[in-house]
Parts: sequence; structure tokens; C-alpha cells
Amino acid sequence: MIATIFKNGVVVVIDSFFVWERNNMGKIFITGHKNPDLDSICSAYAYSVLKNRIDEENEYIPVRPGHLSNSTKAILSALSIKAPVYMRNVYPKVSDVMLIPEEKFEADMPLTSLAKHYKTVNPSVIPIYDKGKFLGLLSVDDISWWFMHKLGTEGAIADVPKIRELLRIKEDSVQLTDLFEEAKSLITSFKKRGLAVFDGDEFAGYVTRRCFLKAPSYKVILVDHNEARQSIPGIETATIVEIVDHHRLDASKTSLPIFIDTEPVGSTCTIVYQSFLRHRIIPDEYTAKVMLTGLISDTLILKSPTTTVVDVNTAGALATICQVDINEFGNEMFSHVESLASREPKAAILSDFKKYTEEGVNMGIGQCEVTTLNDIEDYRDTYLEILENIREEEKLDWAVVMITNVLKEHSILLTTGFRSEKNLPYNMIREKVYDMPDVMSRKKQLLPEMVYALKN
Ligand SMILES: [Mn+2]
Repeated sequence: MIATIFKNGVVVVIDSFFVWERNNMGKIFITGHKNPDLDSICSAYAYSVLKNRIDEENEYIPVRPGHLSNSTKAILSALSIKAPVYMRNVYPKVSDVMLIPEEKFEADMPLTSLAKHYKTVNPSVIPIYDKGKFLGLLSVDDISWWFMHKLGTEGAIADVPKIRELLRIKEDSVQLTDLFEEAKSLITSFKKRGLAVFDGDEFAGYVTRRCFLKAPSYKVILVDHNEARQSIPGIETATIVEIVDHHRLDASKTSLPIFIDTEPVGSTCTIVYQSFLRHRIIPDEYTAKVMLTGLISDTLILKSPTTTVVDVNTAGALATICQVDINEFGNEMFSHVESLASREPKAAILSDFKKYTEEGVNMGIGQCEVTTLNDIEDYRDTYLEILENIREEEKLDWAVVMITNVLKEHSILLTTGFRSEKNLPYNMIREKVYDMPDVMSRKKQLLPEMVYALKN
């Protein structure tokens, strides 16, 4: 008798004795890219709200695959927005295939007490307890070995033994969070038929060889990115069920048709809000604030050249729902951005660093957002030095970082001194430092100029 029950998104397969809880398999995780920025975090959360509203069969859980920068943390806490939980990877885990015993067999019970269980379930291993505490797994090999040994030495079996006599305790165990593939190689190279699963020191369940016949696959929705290498580790083992994004498309091949919603707008939160509209759902005030935060952050208060009319209209609608003034909201948000002088330079530059190859030249372009450029002399030389180290480490020909004042539409460019630099249309302030008034976008403004400079 086997029944499958969908309960809170958890698939529970029940036969007469065991609950087979595939912990994460009934859930759909929504994740942004590594180095989670506000658009990634906010669109993952908002999209989970929408999906949980329109699809009651599944549970959608927003997650983030990386750690938050101090600025992001400060902005989220100032706005009382809770970040999605951190998820290390989407590789299948032992917990996803683990069996949980329903009935407890005590070591001091006679072996006959297992007879009914064997008749109905025919298990390869049975967890045995000693006064309620897990003692070890009894396998069919233990039983046959004991009987054959007894018959071999004594010629007959006089009494029914207690379970304890047959148990060969202290085999290897695995942890709930251990990876499926690692546990699988352990069990296949192992003489026993099962492994106990622990959650720290607590016995949680067990796995048998049968649990490893087929690797389970996490279901994932990608927001604010679509390239596997920017995504959560283990994405190659997962099933991507949707993509919601505003970047160039470089998605991996999928085995099933999927829903893709990409538009060349200023933020993924804009696309998510459009999706709310399509479903005729008005987001609640909190969700509207979350989407506005991602939108304002990615479009630099609607001033970045990536901003479209759809972004402007969306920001207006969201600001109305949460009753805020867009500029005040944006200025307040960016006031929490940490000064570059107090940040660790390498982490600051690499927190948003993209690599390109053009005309055979490997380039890296970082971007840091600030709210004033007046203090640039305090950190300029250190950042130039670290930028050169990054260029060497990343094996690049040319590395630059644009430091953008998001409140004033003005950037300063620090570079590693590549030959094509002289062709850039910007005024040199001093060696390796250029002034870029009205420049805010790496993708739309700086990158095309750098590519043009290479060709001359
Ligand atoms: Mn984005």
C-alpha cells in the first residue's frame, strides 16, 4: 500500500511502515545570482509572493546563494526588509532520499518481534533502539551471518535470540546535509546495506542502497540572471522551471519546455510587477516596497540609461501603493551605501566585477556605487594598487573600476594603464584616473567606449 500525499509542498510517500520524506523535493526555490544585489534579492522575494498566490500546489521559497554586502544589509535593515535565507547549493542531499522509521524496535526484544515487519516490508535494514535511543542498523546480512555461524558451530539453534545478539554495531553514518553523490559512493563501496543518517548527534533516519537508484533534482526558478555560472552551485543537477530576467540570454539547455520572461528593462523587479498585473493581483504594501527597492537600486533612482518607460511607470505605481516619494525613498536608500574608504578594496571591486573579451583583449570592469566623489583621494591610490593585483590574478589585459555617484549621475574611472586608454573620450584627471560626467552604466555607456578604444 503506497500513497503519495502533498502536504505543504512536502511529498510524503507512505507505505505500511515507513514515511519517506523527500524534504526539499516538493518545494520550488527562487534564486538570484551569486553576489546577491538588491534587484536579485527583492525580485526573488516578490516573485515567491506572486507564485504562492497563483499556484497552490507548490511551495515557492526565495533564497540567496551568496552573502550580502554591508551596504545591502544596511539598506535592507533601514527599510525593514528581511533578506531571503542563504542556500549554499542545490545539490541533492541525503535528507532528500532518507527513510524515517515509524516503528521502534528495541534491542532487547526477541528476534521474533521483527517477523511481522519482515513479512510485510521485507526491509534490507531496520534501525534498532536501546531504551528509545538509536543503537544501530540491523541488516539481513547480520541475521543470516548469525544464523549460519550458529548452525556452523553448534549445529542447531536452541533459543530465539534477542535482537541485540545479532547486531554488529558502529558502522559508518552520514549527515542529513551530506551530498547524495557522496553518500552514494560511500554506500556502494560499503559492505553494509544501509547507513544511519544523523542530524548533528541526533539520529534522523537511514538510507539504503535503494534510496540511491535515482538522484532527485531540486526545482529552481532563476531571477535576475540566466547563466549557469552566475547561479547557485549545483544548478547543473537541478531542474530549472522558469527564468525571469533582464540580462542577455545565455541560458543552458533544458530537458523540458520552460517559462521564460525576459525583457530589456531596468530591473527584474519591474518584470515581476508586470507579472503581478497580468494576473490581476495588486501587491501588498510590503511586497510593493520590496519591488521598489530592487527597481530603484538597479536603475540608480531611474537615472541609469538602462531605465525604460516601463520602469518609470512601475516605480510610480509601486510608490503609490507604499505611499512614498520615489526620490526621497531612493536618496534615503543610497544614504546607507558604505563609503569606499571604509570598505575592503578587493571585496569592493570584486563585488560587482564583470569580464569581457573583445578584439582578443581580456577586460574586467568593476562598478562601485557611492553617494559622493569628494572623498575619492582618501582611497584612490589603494584602489589602483588592488585593481592591478586583481588584473594579474584574473589574467586580464585591462582592468577598470567605475566609481559611480548614484545621486549625481557622475562617475570616476580607475584603470590599470592599458595602451588603448588614451582613446577613451574622457578627461584624464591624473595618471590612470578619468572623469566621466553623466556616465552611470557599465553596459550601455562604458563598455561600448572601451570596445571602440580597442579598435583605434
Ligand atoms: Mn538586475
